[in-house]
Amino acid sequence: AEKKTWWKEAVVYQIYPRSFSDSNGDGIGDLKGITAHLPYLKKLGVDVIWLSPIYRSPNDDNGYDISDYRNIMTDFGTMEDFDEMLSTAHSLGLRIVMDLVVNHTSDEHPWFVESRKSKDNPYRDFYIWKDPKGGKEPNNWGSCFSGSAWQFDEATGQYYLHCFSKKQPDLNWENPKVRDEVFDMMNWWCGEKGIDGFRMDVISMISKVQSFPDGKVTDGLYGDLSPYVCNGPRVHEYLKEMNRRVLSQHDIMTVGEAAGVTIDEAKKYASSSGDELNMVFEFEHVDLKGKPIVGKWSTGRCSLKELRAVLNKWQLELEGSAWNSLFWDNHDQPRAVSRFGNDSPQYRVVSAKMLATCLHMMKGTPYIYQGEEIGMTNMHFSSLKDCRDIEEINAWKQYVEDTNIVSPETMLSCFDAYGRDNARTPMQWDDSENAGFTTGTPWLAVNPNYREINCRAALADPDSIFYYYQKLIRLRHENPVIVYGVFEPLLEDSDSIYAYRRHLDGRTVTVACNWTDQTQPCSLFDAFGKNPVGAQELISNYSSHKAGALQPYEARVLLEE
Ligand code: TEU
Ligand code: CA
Repeated sequence: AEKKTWWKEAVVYQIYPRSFSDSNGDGIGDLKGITAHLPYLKKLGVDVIWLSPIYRSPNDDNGYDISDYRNIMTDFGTMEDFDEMLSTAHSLGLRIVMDLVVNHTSDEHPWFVESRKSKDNPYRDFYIWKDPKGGKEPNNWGSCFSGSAWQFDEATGQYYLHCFSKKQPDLNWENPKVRDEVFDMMNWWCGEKGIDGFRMDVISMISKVQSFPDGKVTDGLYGDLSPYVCNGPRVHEYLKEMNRRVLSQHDIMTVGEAAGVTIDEAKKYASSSGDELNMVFEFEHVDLKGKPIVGKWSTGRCSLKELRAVLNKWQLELEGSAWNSLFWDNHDQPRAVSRFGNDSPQYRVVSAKMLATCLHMMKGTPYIYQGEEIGMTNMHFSSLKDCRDIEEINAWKQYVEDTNIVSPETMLSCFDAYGRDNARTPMQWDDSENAGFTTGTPWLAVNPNYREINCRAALADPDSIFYYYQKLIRLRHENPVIVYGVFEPLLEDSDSIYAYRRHLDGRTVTVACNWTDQTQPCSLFDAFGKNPVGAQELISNYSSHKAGALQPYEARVLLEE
């Protein structure tokens, strides 16, 4: 049987602090804004809050570029604000998990400021420096945020590696001093500050293939670095060391963001032996985007069949050997209801509830991204000047301005479909100006649909998406079969219905979700209709059902014992 732990039974809520709630009118969300809304999250019923980075940062990538790991971002407040937030959370029974960004730092971090000064600086080997090759970059790798992954530095005539922006130089984990510093800092946050865990940013990228070979060119411009930086040669050795020196010393939860992770790799990262991390985020299901246009960009949608095949595979193959995390969206992904459901006025609510059901009844720890619980939607971006995300801005420069590979119209449709700013528009609290997010000018425009879609309206409507999530969370807390039950796929050939069962100790949960806007035949519940004895409907997004069919976006969950 599965070993029981609190993080397997928990539901996590992700906050993107910049866009959550602004307490002082500067247009930027902050820690006091978070503290003020903790009772809202308590009411939703989540157990854990994951905060995207709140450390000191010049904000080239909204805090994923850290210049001081032991201080708070000036825009977000002070260390006193942090202490108050954490103690308020703890007094409400909510745990706080921090983002840990240690694949790279900001170029303004003192380690890098020192490192770039001279080749014999004590911090030189904290980063990855290479000589030019034939007067050019050391290899052909492209950065995840466009352009070369190498930046030339005049002072010493060498290049440094940056898998993300040039203001995010990669740390050199081969250097034991880097590991000492990182582990010290982690112990400080867990021990002195008392946080409850880490979400580890691109932790699968900390070990690089040391021969730094050229990558395969796929976009006509740069080589793909991922085979040489994702799941690299020493990544598991480093994480085992981190586990020994830090993680095993505290009662915390850990989730690794693991770009490029396969099932076999996930079994090592998140092994139930507990010698590395508790779980990882896999990206296979969110990398399905229909027909590609260029790089990561597309305007397409995957089919239910493709999506289900991937998710079922993760459910089945990690059983008994590693723990899953469950998510539809986060701060890097489009809004779930727009991407996987139907955000038209007719179907937004019902399809958002269907998606929630489909995910929250699976095995693993579910993650809710801020605004998902009220069915926030993608934003329409009508020009580049409305966008704030460095990934979008750099992609525009590379593919539209510099090379003409993509037309401006196509690039904007790609941003509408997959741009990260979709997830980052401010949280919609109420129908007052700027959605109650700020009294000032928001750093990124509020989605104009806030007058209908907002928390105040959701809290006033007993039938809202909010209360549906509340119920899903409660069901998980009350029914061990939802946490620990073994997953059994059903109807694997269906183009329209996602169905499965969960089994534990003689109890069975049956889940069926219609992913289309048409009524679809479905006989899974027929037997219960005639003989309801011993079966109980746990939740549904429809109050009445049709025999032998699921209505548009209908979701039903039955428990038999
Ligand atoms: O994202 C890692 C990552 O792999 C991204 O390239 C992701 O695939 C992309 O944003 C999707 O378009 C993490 C953080 O979640 C992201 O916000 C940071 O920008 C990135 O690391 C660098 O720290
Ligand atoms: Ca503020």
